[in-house]
Amino acid sequence: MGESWLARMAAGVLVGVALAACAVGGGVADEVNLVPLPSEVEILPAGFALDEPMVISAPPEAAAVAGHLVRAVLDATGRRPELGAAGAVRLSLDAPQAGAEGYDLVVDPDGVRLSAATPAGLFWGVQTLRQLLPTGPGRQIDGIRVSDRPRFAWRGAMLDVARHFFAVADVKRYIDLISAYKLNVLHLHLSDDQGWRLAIDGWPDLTAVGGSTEIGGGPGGFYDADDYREIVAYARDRFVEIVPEIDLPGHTNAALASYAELNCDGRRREPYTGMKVGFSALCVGSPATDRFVSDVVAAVARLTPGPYLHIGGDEVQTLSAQEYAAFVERAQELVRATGKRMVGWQEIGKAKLAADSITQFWQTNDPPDEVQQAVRQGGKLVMSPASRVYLDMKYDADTRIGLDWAGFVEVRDAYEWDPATVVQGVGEQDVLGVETPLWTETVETIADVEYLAFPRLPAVAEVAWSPQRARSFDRFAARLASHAALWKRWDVTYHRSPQIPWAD
Ligand code: TNX
Repeated sequence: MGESWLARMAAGVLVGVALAACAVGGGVADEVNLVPLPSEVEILPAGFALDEPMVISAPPEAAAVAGHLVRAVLDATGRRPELGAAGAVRLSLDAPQAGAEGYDLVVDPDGVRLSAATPAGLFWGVQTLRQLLPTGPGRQIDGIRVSDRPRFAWRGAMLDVARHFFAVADVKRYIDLISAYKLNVLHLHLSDDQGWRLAIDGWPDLTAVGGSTEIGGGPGGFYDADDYREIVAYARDRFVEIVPEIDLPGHTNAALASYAELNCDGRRREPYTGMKVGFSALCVGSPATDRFVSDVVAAVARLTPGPYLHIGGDEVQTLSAQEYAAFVERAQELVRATGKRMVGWQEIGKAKLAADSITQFWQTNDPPDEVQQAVRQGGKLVMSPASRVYLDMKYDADTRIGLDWAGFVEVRDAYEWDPATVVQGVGEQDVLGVETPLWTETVETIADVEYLAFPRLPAVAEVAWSPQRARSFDRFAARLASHAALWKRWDVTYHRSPQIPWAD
């Protein structure tokens, strides 16, 4: 900041810097209603007037990001900006100090300068700008300087498309909403007892039979390879990585109902449309199961450009400890053979893990032994503590949909925790990130998804992005209140939590 910092101090217009101010309670960042809270914010004395048609300049590598900004400005102001050289709004890739996903932003009377080291950083900066844009024509973007870097590399949401199926358009809508809050991972739970949702070459009945059911008896559905590629491409255009999960060896009734040979007794199971968990498992160790798992892992890896493949591994109640561990170790070998990193729910900590395998903490009712075991083996964690971030938990006793086995989860619960202190023996260096899962036993429509995700998903996004020492629930709640106007514009269904001081 150097000279300009001193100059502004002298002029008496420096209002503060978020981190410094927040550390003593209340800060400048809270006067602008940004969520997630940036790492540094300074209010500048004058903003950028939107009285002339806006011209946006961007290097060719950032043309797609500039396109997102064009749509955002049109959506907010009703006026479509132009792309051109030497615009007042300039995107540039000349800020190596911003790292893989950070950005620096200045808005002043000269215009808007957004710089980053990567297109991803620019995209997250565009999400910040969206929250700063005035609504309606003839207004200004207030003066501001933001310097922002994420705390965690994995900032995820999970959508269970197995218990109830969600169409490609619904998944795209969710990608829009999560990326607006700077989440960069969408984990898709693609198979479970009640449905198999991804076509696998050579195994047509997985979708023809296993894809035709869902909880409550609805028609189910599945993604063919083109549908899945469309989702992946849409996500990548928003710097969101799709992490596909095929849940193995339990949660497999849909597969067991599709192929007799996957059952130890050689008999197909009946399709299942109820809500119980833990009753199903592949016939582990058999040649047919090994061929099945090899084919599935290879097919999913071929369709997925990202580095991760999630093999589930949760809640297997019908196998011995040895059978379970041997299965996970074999699955890990198959995943690694495709060049991907294996991800699994915390139970995989009981198996012998490669150091680059990733373990997802979820069970807050049990002692976290498995998670600690995974860390002792050198692995990194994704933190999804159910009592904090399970979006399928009810907000309170009156919530129309949702479950409550991990307790009620209000917005404050989702916000007020530190991923680096939630499990004994697990520190910041062991944590790759945070993910907020949405299981869909009771969730049938995208409006249901939105109702459970808003406003808790923005709370988790701030846990994942913002510096821990700058976070306070009361100030978050005050900032978040104004987002109801954005959600109204985007037609987002949300819960009017009594913990947020909504403006109207
Ligand atoms: C536990 S979390 C499960 C899911 C359920 C969820 C409901 C996890 C790895 N397994 O199968 O859908 O609870 O909240």
